[in-house]
Amino acid sequence: MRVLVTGFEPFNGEPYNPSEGVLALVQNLVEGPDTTITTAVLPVDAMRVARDLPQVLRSVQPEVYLALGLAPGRTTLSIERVGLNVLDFPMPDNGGNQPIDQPVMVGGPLAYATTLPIKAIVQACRALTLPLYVSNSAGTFLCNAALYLGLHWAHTDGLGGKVPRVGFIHIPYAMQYVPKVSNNPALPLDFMARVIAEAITVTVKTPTDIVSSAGSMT
Ligand code: PCA
Repeated sequence: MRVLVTGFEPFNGEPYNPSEGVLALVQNLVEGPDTTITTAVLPVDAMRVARDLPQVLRSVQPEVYLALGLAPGRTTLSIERVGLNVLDFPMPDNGGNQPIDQPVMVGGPLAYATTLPIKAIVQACRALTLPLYVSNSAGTFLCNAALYLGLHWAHTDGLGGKVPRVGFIHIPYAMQYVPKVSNNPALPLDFMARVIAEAITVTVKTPTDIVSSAGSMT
């Protein structure tokens, strides 16, 4: 099984992005005789990610693509339900651009649903007391754009007829770096790696998602 896991470079003037830092830990936990993990770090730059990510996907041809990103302020890990065809940036990206109400992909559908078995993943994590919940919005910044671009690739190019499993996990700050001026929650990086590894393991062995309520009104 070919698995691609991506994180993002730091942004917003911060020195560290835990979604980049966690990649090596996830690779160590999941790689085995039947699973090869490729990792990549994506730029926090709308123009560059639209060019670079499809290239990585075409060259790796992953059967599973899990993207990771930092969600400042979220208390724990969340797995995204949907990628929206919307760029509406709350701040300039690392290229200095701040698109507002622009599409990720001109002419693309408004949204793509993740093709990961998110309910089975959340259930398996809960059984292990690993924290993960279903999020209904990946936002409108770079993380959502990567999810949308990944799903667009899966549905239009993909693996010749078989739609790859593509999805996104947002993670909170890690202990390595938390902005001093905030009271943002943070988790240990190796603990977050275990949740992410479980999500990949469940995806590999679960062809069809289970029917189970996400259990939230929002
Ligand atoms: N988080 C941002 C972009 C890069 C990252 O790690 C986001 O949630 O869109």
